[in-house]
Amino acid sequence: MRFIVLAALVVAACSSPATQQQAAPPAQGANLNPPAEMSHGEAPVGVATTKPDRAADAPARTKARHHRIRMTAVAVRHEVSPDVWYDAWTFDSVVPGPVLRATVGDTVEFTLINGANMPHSMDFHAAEIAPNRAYRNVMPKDSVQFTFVPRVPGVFMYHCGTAPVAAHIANGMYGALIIDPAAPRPAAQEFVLVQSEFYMGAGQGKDSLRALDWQKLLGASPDYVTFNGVASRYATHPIEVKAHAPIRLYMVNAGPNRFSAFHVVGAIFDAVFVDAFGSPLRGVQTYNVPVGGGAIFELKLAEPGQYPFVSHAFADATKGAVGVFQAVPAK
Ligand SMILES: [Cu+2]
Repeated sequence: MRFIVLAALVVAACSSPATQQQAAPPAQGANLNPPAEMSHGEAPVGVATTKPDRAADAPARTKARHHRIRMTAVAVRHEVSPDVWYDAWTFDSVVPGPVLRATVGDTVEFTLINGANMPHSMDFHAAEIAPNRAYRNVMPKDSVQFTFVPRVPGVFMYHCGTAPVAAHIANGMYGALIIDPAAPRPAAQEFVLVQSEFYMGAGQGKDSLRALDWQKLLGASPDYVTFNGVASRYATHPIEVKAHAPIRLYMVNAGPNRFSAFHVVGAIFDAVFVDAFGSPLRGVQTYNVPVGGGAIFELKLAEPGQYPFVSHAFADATKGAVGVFQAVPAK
């Protein structure tokens, strides 16, 4: 009897007007899903059993001292996120363009062929050269050739420099060039990450193809922020690494607008090399890679597990600047 009275009091309390007010439904648009188990910009995190369609692996250092590099500027449809297609302008049909690698003192002989229907050009941040000679506009079906000898080690952006530069970069014309020091760095698991943004208008025609929204670009308000051209690519397909073993990340921020507050969740960078600075920064949690800049990060992961890497500017991580390292036991 006593139990029944108590239960009746509880029911009465739960249905009182005050309690009903507290239990009012949350504001429209509130996220009712339980939070993710770890901070990673809310991207779906997959397992490392399926490889990404574009590996982040750095190309191997070669002993060649003369590099003949030829690229073609061409427009392609680029899938920024599943079923989100963008009318991209590219070097060699990929966004970002191919990763290049040379050593200080090498000769880089470069040719750009314009296979597109508008002028394009090439600007290597690793080169010291007169831009009006080397970085000039190339008309459709024409080409330009120039040679340079990189003097400064680091990881450098390259990009189309044709006006309006913001549009040519936002549309996909950028990439990374690694310049090794003369004495090779110690062996490590090496990866290249190029951060960049996409600003999209409404979809048109086949595949609901998107093109650049100039006002969004001027407002620095991208729809997607990506590593290696695809939103959350390495979150849905994590990059497998060995725990406890050295990792080296060559990171370029192509922008065109957003800084990258680069951070690996669960790790502290042992060293951050900024271009040819004589001494690296040691023991760094987050490092800001400027637009048009690069940095080399060295770290080890302390135990097997999943370690998200993000731009810690979390609006950008939520828009796709996120990936995951899947650390497995070293054999
Ligand atoms: Cu261009």
